[in-house]
Amino acid sequence: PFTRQALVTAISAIATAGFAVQAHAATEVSLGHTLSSTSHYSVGADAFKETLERLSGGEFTVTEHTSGSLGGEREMIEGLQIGTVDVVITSTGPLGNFVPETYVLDLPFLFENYDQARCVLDSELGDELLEKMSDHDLVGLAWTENGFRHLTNSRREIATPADAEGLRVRTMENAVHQEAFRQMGARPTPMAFPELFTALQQGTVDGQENPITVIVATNFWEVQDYLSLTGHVYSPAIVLGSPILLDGLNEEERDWFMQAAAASAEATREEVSRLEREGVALLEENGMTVKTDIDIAPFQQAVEPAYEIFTSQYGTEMLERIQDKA
Ligand code: EAX
Repeated sequence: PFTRQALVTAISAIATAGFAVQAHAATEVSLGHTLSSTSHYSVGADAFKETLERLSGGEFTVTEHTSGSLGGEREMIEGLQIGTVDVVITSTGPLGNFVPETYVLDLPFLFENYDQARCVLDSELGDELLEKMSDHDLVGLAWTENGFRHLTNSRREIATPADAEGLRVRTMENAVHQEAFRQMGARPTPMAFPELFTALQQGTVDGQENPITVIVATNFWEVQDYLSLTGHVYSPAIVLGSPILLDGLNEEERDWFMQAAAASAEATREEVSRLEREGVALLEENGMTVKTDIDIAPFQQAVEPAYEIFTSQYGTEMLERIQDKA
């Protein structure tokens, strides 16, 4: 017979099932970056998505927003702080405006090669900088990579700082970079990345500087004839999370995000390395004139004052620690 007790049991079973379903409803994580879906950032975004969705057994699903559809890098970092985006892959370009300690990484000619840069970012110093993010309403998940930056322009072949004299060069919204280009004799124009292609096309600026990865992913050969392999600065990238999402997670869930970010960085670095091997040939095939054998000593000398200006503001401690390691 149908007892009162059976009814209570049935109701509580339904309630429990309902609760369980609710607890397991997938949380959609939005991930943004400025580059195209063929870029090294998208390779990293795919790895993030695959890893987080697998580790969480579908508790989280990741939706990628590419090509600056959520705004430029400065806007997306602001978005993390207020919770309008959950995860962002960004260069350190605008990051110093939020976390001044990271400016040290943007100094020109600080690193000589990829191994050095990766080694420093993977060290305790890199971890310390990641932790600094939480003082500024951001969560540092992992250091990833953009690459060594080179100069492109539509005017002339550039082999010396004198050749860059008066050139209107778009820089990132980064005080250290702007100063370095001023010292080089160029006219730096800070601008968000999503505006750059049109600015080059319309001649608002003559040139820009970015790694091979970005030049390839953005078809810059359509609007720039000359590439000089100046390698004037290493451009780190970072996987950042929003505290609005991440502070509400338990330890296990946060760990999935950390692991996803680590997998993202690893995949991105591999893709950067591949493009370092194959990208220049690709750019030449697409009609760019590439100056490879550049004497960087005069460029190094030209930007030396940027170091003094930097250390007078931020001290020498971090810089010395990096130089010791490098
Ligand atoms: O992070 O703004 C830039 O030039 C960056 O290198 C680009 O957005 C990729």
